[in-house]
Amino acid sequence: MANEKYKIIDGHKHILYSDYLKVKNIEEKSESFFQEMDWRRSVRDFSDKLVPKSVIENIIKTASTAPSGAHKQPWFFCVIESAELKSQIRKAAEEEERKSYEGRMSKEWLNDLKPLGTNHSKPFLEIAPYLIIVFKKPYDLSKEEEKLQNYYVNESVGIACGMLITAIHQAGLVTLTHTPSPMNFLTKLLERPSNERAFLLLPVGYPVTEAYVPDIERKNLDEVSKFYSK
Ligand code: IYR
Repeated sequence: MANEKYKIIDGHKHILYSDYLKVKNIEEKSESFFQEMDWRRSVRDFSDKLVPKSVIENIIKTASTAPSGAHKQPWFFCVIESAELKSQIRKAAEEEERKSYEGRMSKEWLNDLKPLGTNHSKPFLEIAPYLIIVFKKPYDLSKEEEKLQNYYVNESVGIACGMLITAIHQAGLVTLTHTPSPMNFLTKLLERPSNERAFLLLPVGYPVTEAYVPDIERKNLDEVSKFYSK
């Protein structure tokens, strides 16, 4: 730390932060970051090309910098490399997905998904070199198995997932957000403790050489925002 100045506020140490915030060229930086993120796409066709483990570790460390209710960091990331586990996950996920596509999802929903070309088949669950399964923790467990409250868990874990996806893209890799529903089978397969609930499954890797994605457009700024300036 360049500057070790700190203050005690209400008995708790606060460190000087403003020195970190001297970013110049904020217009160019924000524009170029937008351009970088604007070509992010969810990709379903994965290559089995290996990705260094350190990249996955950095991506998870980035996600874990997310803000969270009372800084409880109520998330846990399971990284699946094992071919055996990946195939068990694929089998269980496809069973649930088949039931969803063949009955649980409404006609309107199926219709809305048509442009994306999704169906119950999820080969990426076996092909991608890594699956990251994000768990949320509605509460933590102390050593004595007491429940310790967490706060704004969905918001916190949702933000961490957004940062995870951003980090994956920034590293030159691709992902998609897969939500096999229900997801309880993951708790059992991965032998997770009773205070964890599966939240999101993300395959991570390189796309195949000729990857195609749906030709969709994003809403423009006016459609997603309103500035109240007066
Ligand atoms: N969970 C299913 C269905 C699905 C739902 C939505 I909303 C999508 O944007 C995409 C897929 C699946 O993963 O196929």
